[in-house]
Amino acid sequence: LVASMEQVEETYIMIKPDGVQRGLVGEVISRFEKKGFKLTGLKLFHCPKDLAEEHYKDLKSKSFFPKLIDYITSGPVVCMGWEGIGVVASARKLIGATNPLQAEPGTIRGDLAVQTGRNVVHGSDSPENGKREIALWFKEGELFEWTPVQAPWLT
Ligand code: RTP
Repeated sequence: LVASMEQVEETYIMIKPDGVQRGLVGEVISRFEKKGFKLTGLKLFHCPKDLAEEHYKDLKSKSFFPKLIDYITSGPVVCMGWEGIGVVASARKLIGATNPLQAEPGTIRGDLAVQTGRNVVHGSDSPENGKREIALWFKEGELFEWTPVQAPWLT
């Protein structure tokens, strides 16, 4: 089985305020569902400043950091956990380059966005950060382990 060569991972995907306000929630979720990943957590959430700062702590020294924090806390976001084989890197491919003007057509940012500061979606950049971010954004009881009755493309 080819699938067993890669690890089952989890990643944190977040639809940012621009994605929610532009009505792109269904479109983004749809792309991950159609790819064949498994949804393990999903909520609409207005993020407090301290959580935004913790999430983006590696960018603290960047000049755009204060604007990024203001933006991400400016309205509700959609928080998601997705699980699957190689999901971390695959999600980054589905999302596309950070600058939407450099993102390939066919990717979420390539198809749906123009500005780096309004690039619709976040995705964890490593399996370690996937675990860290899911633990950061979700409380106990908000994540679900479930097995489809018949869906061999998921396992
Ligand atoms: P993300 O964490 O949102 O998936 O984005 P990323 O890994 O592709 O990019 P990263 O470098 O981690 O930056 C995080 C987010 O900060 C905003 N940003 N603004 N020059 C700028 O104004 C600038 N650079 C980055 C973007 O929203 C980026 O997604």
